[in-house]
Amino acid sequence: MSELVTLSKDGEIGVITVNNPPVNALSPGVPEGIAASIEAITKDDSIKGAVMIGAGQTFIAGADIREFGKITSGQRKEGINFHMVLQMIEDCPKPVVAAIHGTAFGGGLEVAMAFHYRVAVPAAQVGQPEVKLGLIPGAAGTVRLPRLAGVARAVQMCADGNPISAKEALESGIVDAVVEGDLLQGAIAFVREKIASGETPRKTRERNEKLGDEASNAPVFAAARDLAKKTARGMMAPQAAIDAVEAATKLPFIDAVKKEAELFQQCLFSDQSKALIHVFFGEREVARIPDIPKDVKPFEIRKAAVIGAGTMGGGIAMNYANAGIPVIIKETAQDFLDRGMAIIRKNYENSVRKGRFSQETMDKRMALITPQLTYDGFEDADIVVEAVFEGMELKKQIFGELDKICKQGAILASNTSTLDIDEIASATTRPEFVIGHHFFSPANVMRLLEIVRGKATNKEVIATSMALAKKLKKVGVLVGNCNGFVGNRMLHQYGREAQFLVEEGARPQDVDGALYNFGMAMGPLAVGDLAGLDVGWRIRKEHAHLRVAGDRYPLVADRLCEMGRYGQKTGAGWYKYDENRKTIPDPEVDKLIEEVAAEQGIKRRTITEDEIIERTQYALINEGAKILEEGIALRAVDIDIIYLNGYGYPARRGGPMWYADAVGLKKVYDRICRFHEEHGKIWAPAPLLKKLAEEGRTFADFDKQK
Ligand code: 3H9
Repeated sequence: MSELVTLSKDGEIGVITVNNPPVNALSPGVPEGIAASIEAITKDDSIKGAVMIGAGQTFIAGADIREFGKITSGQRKEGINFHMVLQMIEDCPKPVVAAIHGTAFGGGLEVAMAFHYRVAVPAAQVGQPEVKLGLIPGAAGTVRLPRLAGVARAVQMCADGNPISAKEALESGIVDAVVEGDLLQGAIAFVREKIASGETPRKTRERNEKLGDEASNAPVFAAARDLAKKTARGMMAPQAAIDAVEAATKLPFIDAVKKEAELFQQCLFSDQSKALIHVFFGEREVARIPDIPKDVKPFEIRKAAVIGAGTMGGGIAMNYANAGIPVIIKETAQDFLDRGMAIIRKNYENSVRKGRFSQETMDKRMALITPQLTYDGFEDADIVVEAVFEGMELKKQIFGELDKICKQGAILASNTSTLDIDEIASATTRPEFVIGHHFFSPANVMRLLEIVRGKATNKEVIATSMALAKKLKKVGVLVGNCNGFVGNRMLHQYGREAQFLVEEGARPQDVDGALYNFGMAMGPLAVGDLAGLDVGWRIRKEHAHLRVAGDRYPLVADRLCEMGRYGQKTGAGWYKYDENRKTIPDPEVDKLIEEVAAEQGIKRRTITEDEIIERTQYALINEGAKILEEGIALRAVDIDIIYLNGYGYPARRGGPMWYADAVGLKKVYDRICRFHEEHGKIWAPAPLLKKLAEEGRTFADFDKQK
């Protein structure tokens, strides 16, 4: 066969083993190896049936995603005809069984479905996650899956991309048996039983009984399309996946496969898929820290403490409890503590009600959280996360106290979103153990953890923080120390432009609407209302000394705060809110904006949606390029991952830096030069952007050279 696929024998049973670590992807050589094994099994009279299994942790986790970039860039020409391989398996005259552990995903499930039978261990998962890469199943997954699982289940799996458990796969007919104990032996016993029974193995492509009829299927497809429109706004792949499954119910097998191939190609060459594949590898790339080798051992975190039971502190404590780590939550007054604990309890109750986990799980998690007003127990905490409001003096006071109480080796983390970590660390005698853990609101939901490295932070503390992020089910991204770090420093420019656009003539709903249409989860002004405009106001006051006299400063948000309009929590901010928190444009705000514009001598004009996108996106990109050049972010992709996981940036655009590459750095740079002429020095182009644009290169090229 090949090194990637081997064929051995257990008595009269052939055993095909796919061995392509780490996930047995279908890289070149694997399909060829499977085909050669099936051919050998067919020809060998001493073999009566066969089993295929994956070596290591998993069955086949799908196509080799790295190959897609080679195909779309023209580096790789078509390889073996994969459909022919699947047909060879299906046509094998002897019973063949796929033995599944780990994950049978994408092309992996498609291979398994060409076998006559499938068995799986209880912990196995099967799925068609291609939509998460902006693709659809491309090896007849949309055509074979409804034949095994029925139309509703197939549509759901292909359109949302979420995996299902072995138990669910058994119930829906995707697997034929769940094997307890040794998988290979169980699968061999299964195929021997089939041989002994004399049952004629069925080809999946000939199984039509679950395909339903047009009348019963139509509402299933309509509901799936509506759902995908809401849950995957602006994404083409889920709709294409639904179209492909629908074709499978209407066309003969071979024609449905052709239709699937056509849709697959459209998705494969789309910008959306390229962006989502960038995101897939980016999420893994951010874990690599060039100056921290793999042999730097993280500390073990057995006990945590959080200071502050506000929205952030409560959410952070929940993360620890969710990961099974006992956590103390400390407040200064009983009513704050009670309020914080009540919110935690309510969040958990909501999850139980929605069926995300059981009451028992909730009780266990609640029991891991100890609310208190003192520092009792902090002395043996392995990590303390400070999550009080943004004030340098308060934070320094707390770190000074922690320095006296906490054991040597404990990590002292601050959840500051903007403040100088080194200055906070200077309040301690151990700055090497101080680090920023910047969680995003709501901290129990948002995946991003910006890990801020101070100038003294030691490598073990960084390695522990990265490992901890994974344990807390976050995407940890290491960043350098500066005002606002990566995310908020860029956001500042983005928010500034949103407000300038409003002063110059756009209405709040125009700005938010354009950015929502671009794909942002919410527009920036509506986000401000949600988060509380007073939060930014307090930070601006804290940083007032940094403001340069004569620089243009957006005034409306401060004026709204002065009027007591803090956003949703006061029923009014950039918008008015009814009792259901519905956003209502407010003529009073329009009046205020006009007054502020007049006061500053700004002549209001019509602003197009394109200008809104360019001004806000290019502000992000320009600042991102500066951050990159300063080394505050390790790579452009780190910035993308931050924006996707912390700021509601649309994954289908790949993140702001990837978006810049997609637009073309020359075009972005030229526009920024125009804005520079029109609006002054805040738009001074980043030297790195200028350089890359002039050299005809991209941020992705920049990352490759790192
Ligand atoms: C498809 O199948 C299309 C077909 O319909 C068409 C066929 C013609 N390829 O995530 P991890 C790498 S589309 C290449 O950290 P885990 C990954 O980059 C595909 N590489 O491990 C990482 O590398 P590194 C459909 C892959 O245990 C390493 O493996 N399938 C692939 O947390 C470990 O990965 C999918 O979308 C791949 N397919 O999770 C499945 N998969 O160490 C995508 C992983 O250098 N994969 N790598 O950073 C996953 O969901 C997870 O990786 C998995 C393991 C759950 C399998």
